Amino acid sequence: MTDAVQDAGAEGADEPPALTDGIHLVVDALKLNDVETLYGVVGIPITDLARLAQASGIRYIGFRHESDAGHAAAAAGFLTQKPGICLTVSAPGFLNGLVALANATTNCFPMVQISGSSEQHLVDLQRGDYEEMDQLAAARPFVKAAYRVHRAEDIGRGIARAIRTAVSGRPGGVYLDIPAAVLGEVIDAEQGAESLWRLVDPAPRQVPQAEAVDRAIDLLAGAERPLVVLGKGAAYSQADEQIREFVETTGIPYLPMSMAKGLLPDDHPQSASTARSLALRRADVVMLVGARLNWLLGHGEAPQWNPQATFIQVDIAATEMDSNQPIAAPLVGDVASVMEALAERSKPGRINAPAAWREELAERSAQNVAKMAGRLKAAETAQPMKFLGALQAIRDVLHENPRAYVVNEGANALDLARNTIGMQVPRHRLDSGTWGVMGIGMGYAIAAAVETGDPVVAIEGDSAFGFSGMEIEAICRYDLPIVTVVLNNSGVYRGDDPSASDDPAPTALKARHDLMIQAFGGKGYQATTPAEVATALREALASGRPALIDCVIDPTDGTESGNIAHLNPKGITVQR
Ligand code: ADP
Ligand code: TZD
Repeated sequence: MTDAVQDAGAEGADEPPALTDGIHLVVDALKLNDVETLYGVVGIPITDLARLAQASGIRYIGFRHESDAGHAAAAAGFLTQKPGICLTVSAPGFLNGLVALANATTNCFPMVQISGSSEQHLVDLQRGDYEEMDQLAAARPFVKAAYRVHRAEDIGRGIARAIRTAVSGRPGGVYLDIPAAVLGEVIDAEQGAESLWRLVDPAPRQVPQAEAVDRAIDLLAGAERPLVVLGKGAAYSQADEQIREFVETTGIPYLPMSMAKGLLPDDHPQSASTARSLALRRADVVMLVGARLNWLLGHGEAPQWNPQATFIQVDIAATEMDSNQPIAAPLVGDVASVMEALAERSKPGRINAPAAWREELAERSAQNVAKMAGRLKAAETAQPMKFLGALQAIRDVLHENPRAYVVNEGANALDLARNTIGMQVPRHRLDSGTWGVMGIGMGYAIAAAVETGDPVVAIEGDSAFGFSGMEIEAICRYDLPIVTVVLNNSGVYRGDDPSASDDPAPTALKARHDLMIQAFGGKGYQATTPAEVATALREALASGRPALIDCVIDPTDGTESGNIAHLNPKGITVQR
């Protein structure tokens, strides 16, 4: 509890009643619910809130832009299963943060954005207040839920409601609006203390029905070519042992979505990653575990998928079922409970992936790996350096540092790093996610370092990095063990686009990012060969201090839109 005691100056009373206010109540309510860190940008009306939080033992991490603070809160939510909290000022600060809150909702990460807001009686009559905006209405379409507190005595309730909504069921982003007047409202301290409470079991487990479990077991037992797809919901659920046990005892090949990499080590013999196309095209029974059949999985449609495939889906959100394909066996529950139920109710040996299917995938994997080997070998010595040259060097150094978190965004920088860099440990890869959003890089990296204390390597396209690049200053200010590696091919996708005017081409970029970090006291490296990349990364990780490696990549390396070029409109070809 904070020392919210004030002299009320009540006439005639022996002991003036102790008083508290909205700001103290917010901090007290957060502490009561074990919130350890706030990510934000200060200003009217929340500066004192940040100060008080810091003074009372909550860590406050100050950013340069609210989107970055919000992305950090979202990543903290993903990593800890507790909502990450982002603090923003009214109107523009709120809107900057809202991008991250919407992105958290899309990714099913628990997060709460608490924003100060302007005087309601002025806002609602549009009288032109300082930073005037109806924030509650603006937030609603983008979040899991949006709440506003109108009285200081409701602050505890508002925070309890925000936390439970963010973290229970399908996790997501919650907006909590606290007007400046409420933050400043003074009430009796005892009454204030009584208005706060600590949540009991904020995200209760959800156990599936026995008959739903048996239905899935029957399908898997009868499958000739079963496949498990692990998504970031599986990673979030922290059911690592149950998942590994299920996969290994049944022998079913599995495909990890990008943020599920490392749930089982990427070199696991049952990983079908290197035979992905064949696995999708041939699987006859597919069990999705915390993964949606959205665009990232081609909506489950032919020809990418076997049109006869039968789907089982494990998801905490019942409404996710049938969103793209008929789900023959819905398993609604949390991943840990569902996996436990599957293990309990299937007799040993009942589910056994046929050897012929495993061999078919293994053979294709071997062929694909052999095909790729030539490309990787050529990249080792290519000059100017290719993406794959730099990435192999990063891969080798990361292999020596399995505790390091990997953050990754860009187009080619994303696709190629995902495929080149194997993960050994669960939840150690954070990337652009469901929206394919740019700008998560520094926020996610800061959260990973702050929440875990472990080193972070952020692998960034040069365009991607620019969205949150100013947070390099925050990284240096807090002296975080983050090494940012910019794969700098001087452009969005690539750096050799001709321009149709005297201005640079729309995709062109030009920067020495290593010089940038030096302005803030961090260590900058420029690397032009894979050997230089490896030496710099090794040294930077060993130092445990902020560093940035600008990797000079061949501007002709990289394809437009990476591996999702087919999503560009196909009208009349634009001349370049
Ligand atoms: P990916 O992009 O990795 O395929 P998605 O974000 O599409 O993963 O899917 C994640 C799914 O996981 C969402 O549908 C979400 O409802 C679900 N989910 C999140 N947490 C849990 C949990 N604890 N148990 C079960 N499902 C969960
Ligand atoms: N803005 C936001 C917020 N998200 C986006 N995804 C984009 C714009 C569009 N976009 C992509 O989809 S990838 C990308 C942009 C701008 C950057 C690709 O260039 P890069 O990576 O330098 O980061 P590569 O490795 O050169 O392809």
